[in-house]
Amino acid sequence: MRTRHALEYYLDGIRAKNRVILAQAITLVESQRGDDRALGRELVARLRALAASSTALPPAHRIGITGAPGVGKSTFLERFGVLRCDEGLHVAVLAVDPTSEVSGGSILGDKTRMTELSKHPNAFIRPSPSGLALGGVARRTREAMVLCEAAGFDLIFVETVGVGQSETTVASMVDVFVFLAFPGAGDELQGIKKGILEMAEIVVVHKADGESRIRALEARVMHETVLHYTRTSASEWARTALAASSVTGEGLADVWASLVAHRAFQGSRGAFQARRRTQEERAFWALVNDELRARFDRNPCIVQALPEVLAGLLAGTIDAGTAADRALELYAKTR
Ligand SMILES: Nc1nc2c(ncn2[C@@H]2O[C@H](COP(=O)(O)OP(=O)(O)OP(=O)(O)O)[C@@H](O)[C@H]2O)c(=O)[nH]1
Ligand SMILES: [Mg+2]
Repeated sequence: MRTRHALEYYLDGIRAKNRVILAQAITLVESQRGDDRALGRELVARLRALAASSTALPPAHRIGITGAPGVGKSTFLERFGVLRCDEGLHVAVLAVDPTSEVSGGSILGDKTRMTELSKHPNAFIRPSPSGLALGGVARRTREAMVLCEAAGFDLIFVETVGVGQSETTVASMVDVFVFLAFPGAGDELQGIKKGILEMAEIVVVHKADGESRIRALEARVMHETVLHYTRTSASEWARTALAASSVTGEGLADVWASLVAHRAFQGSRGAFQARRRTQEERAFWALVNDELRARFDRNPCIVQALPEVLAGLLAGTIDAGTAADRALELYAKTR
């Protein structure tokens, strides 16, 4: 059985940059047990309050890394992360995987792939919480970021693992959203179709090495064009496409320069805090929605009445609006 500690243990440990205690604290906020959750919430609230009242620590840079499976996200983070750690920065990598229950293998793969980074004294790698729905993953990742920030990390990378809606989730919790693309022609269209390119602030055409190098450089130009035409306002950050290889290291310095420029751009316009506040507001509504829906689903009267309502919808004997009105009325009466 896991030892339980008092709030001060976590608070002191995290602020002393103790990795073991940081990991324990993340386990606490990821826990599904009621008493753990209560303590975890208090811890997050206390650390948030401390961060808000302190001017000593600048907030960490939260960087989202997404891209199709196999595009090289983990390899990129391994190489890029070690470069930053060697410069003296502290780097945390958090994985977001709403499908981890099904595809548990990729997490194991990630851990073993980031061997250099995981050995570095300045790095901290945390696999995705498992067995949670997307809303739960988002909440835990947000809280884990607060803990990492309090522990003094400069860069917090959030890597998507698996496929699905995780890109949108990651975009909603980071300061900058990076999309890794394959070096082939036509791949930019996949990004457009999935709506990911619209969210991307920095596109990195990855694996720009060997036989793929030229193709990657061409794909970079195409992406740049697409980004230019999907720009929504003249005052926004000039979204950029770069080419890089995590094998040769070519282009990785450009990626870093672009991240630094993006941070400076946000800082100079007060956009940094504004974005985080908007994200907090959205997260609030998402959590309220999730919780209300969960309560609705658990309500015994709803559980009993629902099969008939759904059958009626399928048979066309009742319309969605009427059905929803009735179900919500029933819920309001019996909650
Ligand atoms: N040539 C080349 N291969 C690379 C590069 N980066 C990664 N790879 C290879 O691409 C494969 C996939 O890399 P990963 O880092 O596991 O990719 P990923 O995006 O994290 O994959 P998932 O976690 O499964 O979504 C591995 O075989 C890597 O060795 C690169 O810059 N150049
Ligand atoms: Mg990976």
